[in-house]
Amino acid sequence: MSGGQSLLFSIFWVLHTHPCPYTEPSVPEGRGLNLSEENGKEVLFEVTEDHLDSGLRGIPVGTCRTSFVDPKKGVHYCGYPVGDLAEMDPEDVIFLLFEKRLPNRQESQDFRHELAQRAERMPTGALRVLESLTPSSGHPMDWLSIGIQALGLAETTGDIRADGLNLISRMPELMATIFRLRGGRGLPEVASEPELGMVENFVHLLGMDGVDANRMTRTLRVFLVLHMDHGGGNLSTFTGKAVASGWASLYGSISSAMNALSGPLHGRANQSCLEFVQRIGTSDEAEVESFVRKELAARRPIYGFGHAVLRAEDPRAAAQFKLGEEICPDDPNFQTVKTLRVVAPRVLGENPKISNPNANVDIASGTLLNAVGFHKPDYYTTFFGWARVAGISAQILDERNARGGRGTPIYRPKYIAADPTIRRLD
Ligand code: NMX
Ligand code: MLT
Repeated sequence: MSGGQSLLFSIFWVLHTHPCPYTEPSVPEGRGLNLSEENGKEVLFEVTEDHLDSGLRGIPVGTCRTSFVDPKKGVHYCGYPVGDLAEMDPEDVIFLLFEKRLPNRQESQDFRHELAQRAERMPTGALRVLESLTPSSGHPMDWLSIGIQALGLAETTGDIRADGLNLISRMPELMATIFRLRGGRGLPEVASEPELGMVENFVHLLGMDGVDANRMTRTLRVFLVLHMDHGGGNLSTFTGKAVASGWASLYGSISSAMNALSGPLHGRANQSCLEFVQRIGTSDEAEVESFVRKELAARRPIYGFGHAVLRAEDPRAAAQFKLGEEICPDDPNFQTVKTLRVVAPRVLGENPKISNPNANVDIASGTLLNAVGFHKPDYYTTFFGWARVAGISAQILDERNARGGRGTPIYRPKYIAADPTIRRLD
């Protein structure tokens, strides 16, 4: 490729033929964006050698209609700052991600009814697959991925919108089934009541004794809304769309996305974060600081801090701290995360390599889930996955509808040979 060592190639965007109302300003500030025009096309980004083997960091690859992430102000769903949506019905936010506008009262009711109808008659084959797994075995994210794949075996239609909405509607029962079977409690003992609402039905099917169902429901509703979408390039969303671009099924694509989400640097950070907070076991500033320093010295991540795109505290973290003040202000774990929120950015900020030392979405979510009755951190990422099913499905649908219905072409980024020497067998 011409252009010398440093400039490998440029990415062009034809603004007049592809108006781009939603851009994801994911490029870290001061890096990359070049707004000069070349051949009537805007140069968005220059890719240099430094960008190779960087996890595609900041390289624009497409457009996203469901959400964009502002490095300082966080994620916006179809333009709305996520904090403004936190108290809404999760079903209305799903409508927003699919339709790119909020529903009116009638549409909201109709959509909830549509989801409830789609939730009827869970395929028994999918349940049997889950029943065949041994209680307690494997990580709950493996169960989620297997459960989604099993649902796909039973009911893939090939219509991405229908498959996405069917899967979304099945998630409460799938989640409750995973929690109960893996916990050795058998299938849900009560009939599914999808008309209750997604979170309400999940809590009903879960049938947990000794918990405050209203507090649990309230927390989960906010959790779901905050975690539904985060731009187009986060690992799980990107993975789901990449798999879908080869015309794999919606279920197979989302199942792959769940596997991507299961890593501790991505979604499973919410599990790791609470485990880490419980290990700290104090809210004393000096002790918390010493713990953070020891973790860093042992080359372990400080879970719940840092981000590939954000360059300020995540508004989703702020929303969860606010909720925590309401539902569990005196909880010891909550006291610890409040101290961590102050101490960790100061310590991480000493390392100039760390682009964002501030709290991310995972800092407080485990603490809140624990406070409302979910005491096993290994289940936390499944809630993240449940939420993301909505955003990723909506994004897959948008990509399948692109180019006048021909869909976004199959993903195929370029890798440059580390050593292009041709070798021959003797
Ligand atoms: N703790 C320790 N080291 C960190 C942290 C952190 N919280 N954040 C960044 N670094 C390191 C990072 O590992 C990298 O080191 P190296 O050059 O040796 O590979 C260096 O700082 C530069 O990283 P950044 O460019 O600031 O961040 P990057 O985009 O590579 O990674 C995360 C982003 C989110 C993976 C990283 O901040 C991290 O590992 N955070 C802790 C795990 C976590 O909370 N993940 C959840 C993210 C949100 N989500 O839910 O998906
Ligand atoms: C998030 O929700 O923060 C993500 O999925 C991680 C990202 O945006 O890269």
